[in-house]
Amino acid sequence: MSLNVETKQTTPYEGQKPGTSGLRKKVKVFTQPNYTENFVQCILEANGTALVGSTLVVGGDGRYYCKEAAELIIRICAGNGVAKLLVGQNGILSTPAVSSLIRHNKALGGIVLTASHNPGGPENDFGIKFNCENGGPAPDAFTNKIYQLSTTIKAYTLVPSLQIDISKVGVSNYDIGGKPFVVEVIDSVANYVRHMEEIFDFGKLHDFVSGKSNGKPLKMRIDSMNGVTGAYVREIFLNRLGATEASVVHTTPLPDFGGLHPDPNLTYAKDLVETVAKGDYDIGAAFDGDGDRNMIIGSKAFFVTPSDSLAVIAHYLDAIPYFQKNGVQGFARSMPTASAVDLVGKKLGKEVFEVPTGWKYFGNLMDAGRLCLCGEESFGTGSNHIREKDGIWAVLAWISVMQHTGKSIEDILKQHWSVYGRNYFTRYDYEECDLEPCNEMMATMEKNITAAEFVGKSFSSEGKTYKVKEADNFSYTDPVDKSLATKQGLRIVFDDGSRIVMRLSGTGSSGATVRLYIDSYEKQNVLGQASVMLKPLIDIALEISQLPKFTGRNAPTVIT
Ligand code: VG1
Ligand code: CO
Repeated sequence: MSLNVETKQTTPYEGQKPGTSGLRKKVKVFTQPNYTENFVQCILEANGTALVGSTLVVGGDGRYYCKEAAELIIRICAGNGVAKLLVGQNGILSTPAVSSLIRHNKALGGIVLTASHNPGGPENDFGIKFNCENGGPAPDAFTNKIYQLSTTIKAYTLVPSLQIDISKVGVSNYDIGGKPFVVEVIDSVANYVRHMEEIFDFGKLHDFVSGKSNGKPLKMRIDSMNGVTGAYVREIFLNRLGATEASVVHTTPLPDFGGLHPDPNLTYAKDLVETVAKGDYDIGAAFDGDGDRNMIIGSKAFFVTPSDSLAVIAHYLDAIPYFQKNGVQGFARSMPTASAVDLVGKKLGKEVFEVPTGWKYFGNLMDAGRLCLCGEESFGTGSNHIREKDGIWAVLAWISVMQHTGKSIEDILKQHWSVYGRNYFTRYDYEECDLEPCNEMMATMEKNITAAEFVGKSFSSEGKTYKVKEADNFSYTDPVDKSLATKQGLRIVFDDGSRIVMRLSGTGSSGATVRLYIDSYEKQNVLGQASVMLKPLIDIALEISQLPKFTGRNAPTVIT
Protein backbone atom coordinates (compact mmCIF):
# COMPACT_ATOMS: atom_id res chain seq x y z
CA MET A 1 0.00 0.00 0.00
CA SER A 2 1.31 3.40 -0.91
CA LEU A 3 1.40 5.95 1.91
CA ASN A 4 0.71 9.63 1.34
CA VAL A 5 3.02 12.53 2.05
CA GLU A 6 1.32 15.47 3.73
CA THR A 7 2.47 19.06 3.96
CA LYS A 8 1.71 20.88 7.21
CA GLN A 9 1.78 24.63 7.59
CA THR A 10 3.91 25.99 10.41
CA THR A 11 5.49 29.20 11.65
CA PRO A 12 9.07 29.76 12.85
CA TYR A 13 10.14 29.43 16.47
CA GLU A 14 12.78 31.77 17.78
CA GLY A 15 16.10 30.47 19.04
CA GLN A 16 16.53 27.25 17.07
CA LYS A 17 20.23 27.99 16.94
CA PRO A 18 22.51 24.99 17.51
CA GLY A 19 25.17 25.65 20.16
CA THR A 20 28.53 23.98 20.80
CA SER A 21 26.99 20.64 19.89
CA GLY A 22 23.40 20.71 18.64
CA LEU A 23 20.19 22.34 19.82
CA ARG A 24 19.50 21.79 23.52
CA LYS A 25 16.33 22.95 25.23
CA LYS A 26 13.97 21.82 27.94
CA VAL A 27 11.75 18.88 26.97
CA LYS A 28 8.80 21.26 27.38
CA VAL A 29 10.22 23.46 24.63
CA PHE A 30 10.78 20.56 22.22
CA THR A 31 7.26 19.20 22.79
CA GLN A 32 5.53 22.45 21.83
CA PRO A 33 3.39 22.03 18.70
CA ASN A 34 5.65 21.77 15.62
CA TYR A 35 8.85 22.69 17.52
CA THR A 36 10.67 19.41 16.87
CA GLU A 37 9.04 19.09 13.44
CA ASN A 38 10.33 22.52 12.39
CA PHE A 39 13.87 21.83 13.49
CA VAL A 40 14.05 18.39 11.88
CA GLN A 41 12.65 19.76 8.63
CA CYS A 42 15.36 22.45 8.64
CA ILE A 43 18.09 19.86 9.29
CA LEU A 44 16.91 17.85 6.31
CA GLU A 45 16.57 20.89 4.03
CA ALA A 46 20.05 22.09 4.98
CA ASN A 47 21.34 18.99 3.14
CA GLY A 48 19.98 20.34 -0.15
CA THR A 49 19.55 17.97 -3.07
CA ALA A 50 21.79 15.29 -1.51
CA LEU A 51 18.91 14.36 0.78
CA VAL A 52 16.76 12.64 -1.82
CA GLY A 53 17.66 8.96 -1.99
CA SER A 54 20.05 9.22 0.97
CA THR A 55 20.67 6.99 3.99
CA LEU A 56 20.56 8.54 7.48
CA VAL A 57 21.26 7.14 10.94
CA VAL A 58 18.88 7.97 13.80
CA GLY A 59 19.35 7.32 17.49
CA GLY A 60 19.99 8.85 20.86
CA ASP A 61 20.89 8.39 24.48
CA GLY A 62 17.53 7.02 25.63
CA ARG A 63 16.55 10.12 27.56
CA TYR A 64 12.94 11.21 27.96
CA TYR A 65 11.30 12.00 24.58
CA CYS A 66 13.96 10.09 22.55
CA LYS A 67 11.64 7.38 21.34
CA GLU A 68 8.80 9.74 20.37
CA ALA A 69 11.24 12.04 18.61
CA ALA A 70 12.80 9.10 16.72
CA GLU A 71 9.38 8.01 15.45
CA LEU A 72 8.53 11.54 14.42
CA ILE A 73 11.85 11.85 12.60
CA ILE A 74 11.14 8.64 10.70
CA ARG A 75 7.85 10.11 9.43
CA ILE A 76 9.46 13.41 8.46
CA CYS A 77 12.36 11.68 6.69
CA ALA A 78 9.83 9.56 4.79
CA GLY A 79 8.11 12.76 3.72
CA ASN A 80 11.33 14.33 2.46
CA GLY A 81 12.62 11.70 0.09
CA VAL A 82 15.19 9.95 2.31
CA ALA A 83 15.58 6.39 0.99
CA LYS A 84 16.79 4.53 4.05
CA LEU A 85 17.08 4.97 7.80
CA LEU A 86 19.20 3.00 10.20
CA VAL A 87 17.54 3.38 13.58
CA GLY A 88 18.90 2.10 16.88
CA GLN A 89 16.57 -0.33 18.66
CA ASN A 90 14.22 1.66 20.90
CA GLY A 91 15.90 4.75 19.49
CA ILE A 92 19.10 3.94 21.41
CA LEU A 93 22.54 4.72 19.98
CA SER A 94 25.47 6.34 21.74
CA THR A 95 26.94 9.39 20.02
CA PRO A 96 30.16 7.49 19.14
CA ALA A 97 28.05 4.61 17.79
CA VAL A 98 26.16 7.02 15.49
CA SER A 99 29.45 8.40 14.20
CA SER A 100 30.76 4.90 13.56
CA LEU A 101 27.54 3.81 11.81
CA ILE A 102 27.50 6.85 9.52
CA ARG A 103 31.03 6.05 8.39
CA HIS A 104 30.57 2.30 8.03
CA ASN A 105 27.37 2.69 6.02
CA LYS A 106 28.53 5.68 3.97
CA ALA A 107 25.40 7.48 5.12
CA LEU A 108 24.71 11.13 4.34
CA GLY A 109 24.62 11.80 8.07
CA GLY A 110 22.85 11.11 11.30
CA ILE A 111 20.36 12.72 13.62
CA VAL A 112 21.49 12.33 17.22
CA LEU A 113 18.90 12.72 19.96
CA THR A 114 20.72 13.85 23.05
CA ALA A 115 21.46 16.73 25.34
CA SER A 116 24.64 14.86 26.26
CA HIS A 117 25.74 15.61 29.81
CA ASN A 118 22.64 17.70 30.64
CA PRO A 119 20.10 16.10 33.02
CA GLY A 120 17.14 14.25 31.48
CA GLY A 121 13.47 13.67 32.27
CA PRO A 122 10.24 15.58 31.59
CA GLU A 123 11.45 18.65 33.49
CA ASN A 124 14.95 18.60 32.06
CA ASP A 125 16.75 18.73 28.73
CA PHE A 126 16.41 17.23 25.30
CA GLY A 127 18.58 17.87 22.29
CA ILE A 128 18.92 17.24 18.57
CA LYS A 129 22.13 17.35 16.64
CA PHE A 130 23.06 16.61 13.05
CA ASN A 131 26.26 14.78 12.12
CA CYS A 132 27.52 14.94 8.55
CA GLU A 133 28.81 12.22 6.26
CA ASN A 134 32.26 12.14 7.86
CA GLY A 135 30.45 11.13 11.07
CA GLY A 136 31.22 14.38 12.88
CA PRO A 137 29.03 17.15 14.28
CA ALA A 138 27.91 19.53 11.55
CA PRO A 139 30.37 22.43 11.16
CA ASP A 140 29.38 26.04 11.80
CA ALA A 141 28.49 26.78 8.17
CA PHE A 142 26.00 23.92 8.21
CA THR A 143 24.42 24.73 11.56
CA ASN A 144 24.11 28.38 10.51
CA LYS A 145 22.18 27.17 7.50
CA ILE A 146 19.85 25.15 9.74
CA TYR A 147 19.31 28.22 11.88
CA GLN A 148 18.61 30.47 8.89
CA LEU A 149 16.03 28.01 7.59
CA SER A 150 14.39 27.85 11.01
CA THR A 151 13.73 31.59 10.94
CA THR A 152 11.68 31.42 7.75
CA ILE A 153 10.14 27.94 7.76
CA LYS A 154 6.55 27.84 6.51
CA ALA A 155 5.82 24.13 6.14
CA TYR A 156 7.14 20.65 6.84
CA THR A 157 6.33 17.38 5.14
CA LEU A 158 5.75 14.00 6.68
CA VAL A 159 3.96 10.70 6.28
CA PRO A 160 1.58 10.71 9.24
CA SER A 161 0.13 7.26 8.56
CA LEU A 162 3.53 5.50 8.68
CA GLN A 163 3.43 2.97 11.51
CA ILE A 164 6.68 1.67 12.92
CA ASP A 165 7.69 -0.38 15.94
CA ILE A 166 11.27 0.51 16.76
CA SER A 167 11.43 -1.87 19.72
CA LYS A 168 12.16 -4.79 17.37
CA VAL A 169 15.26 -5.31 15.27
CA GLY A 170 14.34 -5.83 11.61
CA VAL A 171 13.76 -4.25 8.22
CA SER A 172 10.48 -2.58 7.19
CA ASN A 173 9.81 -1.59 3.62
CA TYR A 174 7.35 1.14 2.69
CA ASP A 175 6.02 2.61 -0.50
CA ILE A 176 5.82 6.37 -0.17
CA GLY A 177 3.84 7.72 -3.10
CA GLY A 178 5.43 5.13 -5.40
CA LYS A 179 8.99 5.41 -4.02
CA PRO A 180 10.60 2.81 -1.72
CA PHE A 181 11.50 3.81 1.85
CA VAL A 182 13.34 1.41 4.14
CA VAL A 183 13.62 1.53 7.91
CA GLU A 184 16.16 -0.84 9.39
CA VAL A 185 15.97 -1.11 13.16
CA ILE A 186 19.40 -2.26 14.23
CA ASP A 187 20.99 -3.73 17.33
CA SER A 188 22.31 -0.66 19.19
CA VAL A 189 25.69 -2.11 20.12
CA ALA A 190 26.79 -4.72 17.52
CA ASN A 191 28.50 -2.40 15.01
CA TYR A 192 30.26 -0.39 17.71
CA VAL A 193 31.58 -3.49 19.47
CA ARG A 194 32.93 -4.81 16.18
CA HIS A 195 34.64 -1.47 15.62
CA MET A 196 36.33 -1.55 19.05
CA GLU A 197 37.51 -5.09 18.35
CA GLU A 198 39.28 -3.83 15.23
CA ILE A 199 41.02 -1.06 17.19
CA PHE A 200 42.14 -2.85 20.34
CA ASP A 201 43.60 -6.27 21.03
CA PHE A 202 40.59 -7.81 22.75
CA GLY A 203 42.45 -11.10 23.32
CA LYS A 204 45.19 -9.38 25.31
CA LEU A 205 42.71 -7.15 27.11
CA HIS A 206 40.54 -10.14 28.02
CA ASP A 207 43.47 -11.92 29.63
CA PHE A 208 44.44 -8.76 31.49
CA VAL A 209 40.92 -7.83 32.66
CA SER A 210 39.84 -11.34 33.60
CA GLY A 211 43.12 -12.10 35.32
CA LYS A 212 44.00 -14.98 32.99
CA SER A 213 47.44 -13.53 32.26
CA ASN A 214 48.65 -12.95 35.82
CA GLY A 215 46.02 -14.48 38.10
CA LYS A 216 44.88 -11.03 39.22
CA PRO A 217 41.65 -9.76 37.66
CA LEU A 218 41.66 -6.01 37.01
CA LYS A 219 39.58 -4.37 39.70
CA MET A 220 37.34 -1.94 37.84
CA ARG A 221 34.34 0.16 38.63
CA ILE A 222 32.69 1.40 35.48
CA ASP A 223 29.75 3.72 36.06
CA SER A 224 27.38 4.34 33.14
CA MET A 225 25.30 6.70 35.31
CA ASN A 226 22.12 5.27 33.75
CA GLY A 227 23.09 6.77 30.41
CA VAL A 228 23.34 5.10 27.05
CA THR A 229 26.73 3.40 27.61
CA GLY A 230 25.21 0.73 29.87
CA ALA A 231 24.34 -1.53 26.95
CA TYR A 232 27.79 -1.12 25.38
CA VAL A 233 29.64 -1.57 28.65
CA ARG A 234 27.88 -4.84 29.43
CA GLU A 235 28.70 -6.31 26.04
CA ILE A 236 32.31 -5.13 25.93
CA PHE A 237 33.51 -5.41 29.51
CA LEU A 238 31.43 -8.33 30.75
CA ASN A 239 30.85 -10.48 27.66
CA ARG A 240 34.00 -9.79 25.66
CA LEU A 241 36.64 -8.90 28.24
CA GLY A 242 35.52 -11.22 31.04
CA ALA A 243 35.00 -8.64 33.79
CA THR A 244 32.73 -9.55 36.68
CA GLU A 245 29.21 -8.17 37.12
CA ALA A 246 30.46 -6.19 40.13
CA SER A 247 32.73 -4.16 37.83
CA VAL A 248 29.85 -2.28 36.21
CA VAL A 249 27.10 -0.14 37.71
CA HIS A 250 24.10 1.91 36.55
CA THR A 251 24.04 0.07 33.23
CA THR A 252 20.35 0.46 32.43
CA PRO A 253 19.70 3.52 30.25
CA LEU A 254 16.81 5.36 31.95
CA PRO A 255 14.72 8.26 30.57
CA ASP A 256 15.65 10.46 33.51
CA PHE A 257 19.01 8.75 34.18
CA GLY A 258 17.47 7.60 37.46
CA GLY A 259 17.84 11.14 38.73
CA LEU A 260 21.60 11.07 38.23
CA HIS A 261 23.33 13.89 36.41
CA PRO A 262 25.41 11.94 33.90
CA ASP A 263 28.25 14.40 33.64
CA PRO A 264 31.43 12.50 34.43
CA ASN A 265 33.34 14.89 36.65
CA LEU A 266 34.35 15.03 40.30
CA THR A 267 31.10 16.73 41.31
CA TYR A 268 28.45 14.75 39.46
CA ALA A 269 30.19 11.37 39.49
CA LYS A 270 30.59 11.67 43.26
CA ASP A 271 29.32 8.16 43.93
CA LEU A 272 32.06 6.68 41.74
CA VAL A 273 34.75 8.85 43.28
CA GLU A 274 33.73 8.01 46.84
CA THR A 275 33.41 4.30 46.13
CA VAL A 276 36.79 4.09 44.44
CA ALA A 277 38.36 6.24 47.17
CA LYS A 278 37.15 3.84 49.86
CA GLY A 279 37.50 0.55 48.03
CA ASP A 280 40.06 -1.63 46.44
CA TYR A 281 40.02 -0.71 42.74
CA ASP A 282 42.65 -0.33 40.02
CA ILE A 283 40.55 1.91 37.78
CA GLY A 284 37.28 3.82 37.97
CA ALA A 285 35.53 5.30 34.97
CA ALA A 286 32.31 7.15 34.21
CA PHE A 287 30.59 8.42 31.06
CA ASP A 288 28.04 11.06 30.20
CA GLY A 289 24.48 10.48 28.99
CA ASP A 290 25.37 9.93 25.32
CA GLY A 291 28.67 8.13 25.92
CA ASP A 292 31.14 10.48 24.33
CA ARG A 293 32.74 11.74 27.56
CA ASN A 294 34.83 9.82 30.04
CA MET A 295 36.42 10.34 33.42
CA ILE A 296 39.31 8.13 34.51
CA ILE A 297 40.42 7.71 38.10
CA GLY A 298 43.01 5.36 39.53
CA SER A 299 43.27 3.51 42.80
CA LYS A 300 42.14 5.61 45.82
CA ALA A 301 40.35 7.86 43.30
CA PHE A 302 43.60 9.30 41.91
CA PHE A 303 42.20 11.83 39.42
CA VAL A 304 43.48 11.96 35.85
CA THR A 305 42.76 15.35 34.31
CA PRO A 306 41.44 14.99 30.76
CA SER A 307 44.37 17.09 29.55
CA ASP A 308 46.80 14.59 31.09
CA SER A 309 44.75 11.64 29.89
CA LEU A 310 45.20 12.83 26.32
CA ALA A 311 48.94 13.32 26.78
CA VAL A 312 49.46 9.89 28.34
CA ILE A 313 47.53 8.12 25.58
CA ALA A 314 49.57 10.08 23.01
CA HIS A 315 52.76 8.86 24.69
CA TYR A 316 51.64 5.22 24.63
CA LEU A 317 50.03 4.92 21.20
CA ASP A 318 52.17 1.81 20.74
CA ALA A 319 49.85 0.04 23.15
CA ILE A 320 46.94 0.32 20.69
CA PRO A 321 47.05 -1.86 17.54
CA TYR A 322 44.94 0.66 15.54
CA PHE A 323 47.78 3.19 15.56
CA GLN A 324 50.33 0.59 14.56
CA LYS A 325 48.17 -0.28 11.57
CA ASN A 326 47.11 3.23 10.58
CA GLY A 327 50.12 5.25 11.60
CA VAL A 328 50.36 8.22 13.89
CA GLN A 329 49.49 11.64 12.49
CA GLY A 330 49.22 14.86 14.49
CA PHE A 331 47.55 15.61 17.81
CA ALA A 332 45.08 18.32 18.80
CA ARG A 333 43.29 19.83 21.75
CA SER A 334 40.67 22.50 22.30
CA MET A 335 42.03 25.90 23.29
CA PRO A 336 41.03 25.74 27.00
CA THR A 337 42.61 22.28 27.36
CA ALA A 338 46.00 22.33 29.11
CA SER A 339 48.88 21.84 26.72
CA ALA A 340 50.31 18.58 28.11
CA VAL A 341 49.79 16.83 24.77
CA ASP A 342 51.80 19.56 22.99
CA LEU A 343 54.89 18.37 24.83
CA VAL A 344 54.39 14.79 23.70
CA GLY A 345 53.75 15.99 20.14
CA LYS A 346 56.94 18.00 20.23
CA LYS A 347 58.95 15.04 21.43
CA LEU A 348 57.53 12.77 18.74
CA GLY A 349 57.89 15.43 16.04
CA LYS A 350 54.17 15.60 15.33
CA GLU A 351 51.95 18.54 14.37
CA VAL A 352 49.83 19.77 17.29
CA PHE A 353 46.69 21.83 16.68
CA GLU A 354 44.76 24.13 19.03
CA VAL A 355 41.12 24.47 18.00
CA PRO A 356 38.06 26.16 19.52
CA THR A 357 35.85 24.31 22.00
CA GLY A 358 33.69 21.63 20.37
CA TRP A 359 34.51 18.37 18.61
CA LYS A 360 33.33 19.69 15.23
CA TYR A 361 36.61 21.59 14.89
CA PHE A 362 38.70 18.40 14.80
CA GLY A 363 36.86 16.84 11.85
CA ASN A 364 38.54 18.61 8.94
CA LEU A 365 42.02 17.90 10.29
CA MET A 366 41.19 14.21 10.64
CA ASP A 367 39.64 14.06 7.17
CA ALA A 368 42.79 15.67 5.79
CA GLY A 369 44.95 12.98 7.40
CA ARG A 370 46.71 15.40 9.74
CA LEU A 371 45.20 14.37 13.06
CA CYS A 372 44.84 11.00 14.78
CA LEU A 373 44.32 11.80 18.47
CA CYS A 374 42.65 14.70 20.22
CA GLY A 375 40.88 15.80 23.33
CA GLU A 376 39.12 18.44 25.35
CA GLU A 377 39.47 19.30 29.01
CA SER A 378 35.73 18.64 29.32
CA PHE A 379 36.33 14.89 29.62
CA GLY A 380 36.50 14.32 25.90
CA THR A 381 39.11 12.02 24.37
CA GLY A 382 39.08 10.31 21.02
CA SER A 383 40.82 9.42 17.80
CA ASN A 384 40.24 9.42 14.07
CA HIS A 385 38.49 6.04 14.24
CA ILE A 386 35.30 8.15 14.26
CA ARG A 387 34.53 11.88 14.30
CA GLU A 388 33.22 12.17 17.86
CA LYS A 389 34.89 11.84 21.20
CA ASP A 390 34.44 8.36 22.55
CA GLY A 391 34.09 7.47 26.23
CA ILE A 392 34.37 3.70 26.01
CA TRP A 393 37.26 3.97 23.55
CA ALA A 394 39.10 6.08 26.14
CA VAL A 395 38.65 3.48 28.87
CA LEU A 396 39.84 0.74 26.51
CA ALA A 397 42.82 2.93 25.66
CA TRP A 398 43.66 3.35 29.34
CA ILE A 399 43.32 -0.36 30.07
CA SER A 400 45.60 -1.00 27.08
CA VAL A 401 48.17 1.39 28.57
CA MET A 402 47.90 -0.31 31.97
CA GLN A 403 48.35 -3.71 30.35
CA HIS A 404 51.27 -2.46 28.24
CA THR A 405 53.16 -0.82 31.11
CA GLY A 406 52.13 -3.12 33.95
CA LYS A 407 51.85 0.01 36.09
CA SER A 408 49.12 1.62 38.17
CA ILE A 409 47.39 4.76 36.90
CA GLU A 410 49.08 6.88 39.54
CA ASP A 411 52.52 5.54 38.61
CA ILE A 412 51.83 6.08 34.92
CA LEU A 413 51.00 9.74 35.62
CA LYS A 414 53.92 10.32 37.95
CA GLN A 415 56.31 8.88 35.43
CA HIS A 416 54.77 11.02 32.70
CA TRP A 417 55.21 14.18 34.77
CA SER A 418 58.80 13.29 35.59
CA VAL A 419 59.56 13.19 31.87
CA TYR A 420 57.45 16.06 30.56
CA GLY A 421 56.68 18.24 33.59
CA ARG A 422 53.11 18.80 34.73
CA ASN A 423 50.28 21.04 33.58
CA TYR A 424 48.21 21.84 36.63
CA PHE A 425 44.68 22.49 35.47
CA THR A 426 41.31 23.30 36.94
CA ARG A 427 37.98 24.47 35.60
CA TYR A 428 35.40 26.40 37.59
CA ASP A 429 31.81 26.34 36.31
CA TYR A 430 29.23 28.86 37.45
CA GLU A 431 26.03 27.27 36.22
CA GLU A 432 22.68 28.92 35.53
CA CYS A 433 23.70 32.52 36.03
CA ASP A 434 21.63 35.36 34.61
CA LEU A 435 22.58 35.92 30.99
CA GLU A 436 22.68 39.72 30.84
CA PRO A 437 25.28 40.36 33.58
CA CYS A 438 27.40 37.55 32.16
CA ASN A 439 27.37 39.12 28.71
CA GLU A 440 28.31 42.41 30.34
CA MET A 441 31.13 40.75 32.27
CA MET A 442 32.56 39.18 29.12
CA ALA A 443 32.31 42.44 27.19
CA THR A 444 33.99 44.40 29.98
CA MET A 445 36.74 41.86 30.37
CA GLU A 446 37.37 41.71 26.63
CA LYS A 447 37.71 45.47 26.54
CA ASN A 448 40.12 45.47 29.48
CA ILE A 449 42.37 42.65 28.35
CA THR A 450 42.61 43.79 24.73
CA ALA A 451 43.56 47.36 25.70
CA ALA A 452 47.12 48.11 24.58
CA GLU A 453 48.45 48.66 28.12
CA PHE A 454 47.27 45.25 29.37
CA VAL A 455 50.19 43.34 27.85
CA GLY A 456 53.18 43.61 30.19
CA LYS A 457 51.03 44.22 33.26
CA SER A 458 51.84 42.18 36.39
CA PHE A 459 49.38 40.58 38.78
CA SER A 460 50.32 39.19 42.18
CA SER A 461 48.64 36.94 44.69
CA GLU A 462 49.98 34.95 47.62
CA GLY A 463 53.56 35.79 46.75
CA LYS A 464 53.30 34.71 43.12
CA THR A 465 53.54 37.23 40.31
CA TYR A 466 52.35 36.70 36.77
CA LYS A 467 53.20 39.03 33.91
CA VAL A 468 50.84 39.23 30.91
CA LYS A 469 52.44 38.12 27.66
CA GLU A 470 49.37 38.25 25.44
CA ALA A 471 45.60 38.44 25.72
CA ASP A 472 42.79 38.10 23.20
CA ASN A 473 39.43 36.71 22.28
CA PHE A 474 40.52 33.48 20.64
CA SER A 475 39.88 33.08 16.95
CA TYR A 476 40.73 30.16 14.71
CA THR A 477 41.25 29.70 11.02
CA ASP A 478 40.71 26.10 9.98
CA PRO A 479 43.97 25.01 8.31
CA VAL A 480 42.05 22.87 5.82
CA ASP A 481 39.07 24.90 4.55
CA LYS A 482 40.25 28.28 5.91
CA SER A 483 36.92 28.93 7.63
CA LEU A 484 37.18 31.42 10.45
CA ALA A 485 35.69 31.02 13.93
CA THR A 486 35.84 34.17 16.05
CA LYS A 487 35.09 35.02 19.69
CA GLN A 488 35.90 31.54 21.00
CA GLY A 489 36.91 32.57 24.51
CA LEU A 490 38.88 35.22 26.37
CA ARG A 491 42.45 34.19 26.95
CA ILE A 492 45.24 35.68 29.02
CA VAL A 493 48.64 34.09 28.58
CA PHE A 494 51.41 34.91 31.06
CA ASP A 495 55.18 34.95 30.63
CA ASP A 496 55.66 31.49 32.12
CA GLY A 497 53.00 29.94 29.88
CA SER A 498 50.30 29.91 32.57
CA ARG A 499 46.84 30.82 31.26
CA ILE A 500 43.47 32.15 32.33
CA VAL A 501 40.64 31.36 29.93
CA MET A 502 37.04 32.41 30.28
CA ARG A 503 34.05 31.66 28.06
CA LEU A 504 30.33 31.21 28.20
CA SER A 505 28.99 27.70 27.66
CA GLY A 506 27.20 26.90 24.43
CA THR A 507 25.44 23.76 25.64
CA GLY A 508 23.14 25.04 28.39
CA SER A 509 19.39 25.17 27.89
CA SER A 510 18.66 28.23 29.99
CA GLY A 511 20.54 31.19 31.52
CA ALA A 512 24.32 31.30 31.22
CA THR A 513 27.10 29.08 32.46
CA VAL A 514 30.47 30.75 32.92
CA ARG A 515 33.52 28.54 32.50
CA LEU A 516 36.81 29.66 33.98
CA TYR A 517 39.86 27.59 33.05
CA ILE A 518 43.18 27.86 34.86
CA ASP A 519 46.31 26.25 33.53
CA SER A 520 49.83 26.40 34.90
CA TYR A 521 52.93 24.44 33.91
CA GLU A 522 55.68 23.25 36.28
CA LYS A 523 58.77 21.47 35.07
CA GLN A 524 60.10 20.37 38.48
CA ASN A 525 57.41 20.79 41.10
CA VAL A 526 55.11 18.08 39.78
CA LEU A 527 53.70 16.45 42.90
CA GLY A 528 51.80 19.42 44.36
CA GLN A 529 48.09 19.67 44.93
CA ALA A 530 46.34 21.33 41.99
CA SER A 531 43.97 23.41 44.13
CA VAL A 532 46.90 24.83 46.11
CA MET A 533 49.16 25.37 43.12
CA LEU A 534 46.45 27.18 41.16
CA LYS A 535 44.98 29.30 43.97
CA PRO A 536 46.95 32.48 43.18
CA LEU A 537 46.00 32.36 39.52
CA ILE A 538 42.33 31.75 40.36
CA ASP A 539 42.32 34.80 42.60
CA ILE A 540 43.87 36.85 39.83
CA ALA A 541 41.24 35.61 37.36
CA LEU A 542 38.43 36.59 39.70
CA GLU A 543 40.02 39.99 40.17
CA ILE A 544 40.47 40.67 36.46
CA SER A 545 37.02 39.43 35.47
CA GLN A 546 35.19 40.81 38.52
CA LEU A 547 33.15 37.65 38.31
CA PRO A 548 31.71 37.78 41.84
CA LYS A 549 30.45 41.32 41.22
CA PHE A 550 28.80 40.52 37.88
CA THR A 551 27.33 37.11 38.70
CA GLY A 552 26.66 37.52 42.41
CA ARG A 553 28.41 34.17 42.92
CA ASN A 554 31.09 33.61 45.53
CA ALA A 555 31.79 30.03 44.57
CA PRO A 556 31.48 27.85 41.46
CA THR A 557 28.83 25.13 41.21
CA VAL A 558 31.30 22.62 39.76
CA ILE A 559 35.07 22.38 40.15
CA THR A 560 37.07 19.94 38.07
C1 VG1 B 1 30.89 21.71 26.50
C2 VG1 B 1 32.38 21.48 26.62
C3 VG1 B 1 32.97 21.20 25.25
C4 VG1 B 1 32.23 20.01 24.60
C5 VG1 B 1 30.75 20.30 24.57
C6 VG1 B 1 29.95 19.14 24.04
O1 VG1 B 1 30.63 22.85 25.72
O2 VG1 B 1 33.00 22.58 27.21
O3 VG1 B 1 34.33 20.94 25.37
O4 VG1 B 1 32.70 19.80 23.30
O5 VG1 B 1 30.28 20.59 25.88
O6 VG1 B 1 30.14 18.00 24.80
P1 VG1 B 1 30.28 24.27 26.37
O7 VG1 B 1 29.99 25.16 25.20
O8 VG1 B 1 29.11 24.05 27.28
O9 VG1 B 1 31.49 24.67 27.15
V1 VG1 B 1 28.87 16.94 25.01
O10 VG1 B 1 29.45 15.53 25.67
O11 VG1 B 1 27.84 17.86 25.92
O12 VG1 B 1 28.33 16.68 23.47
CO1 CO C 1 28.23 13.94 25.51
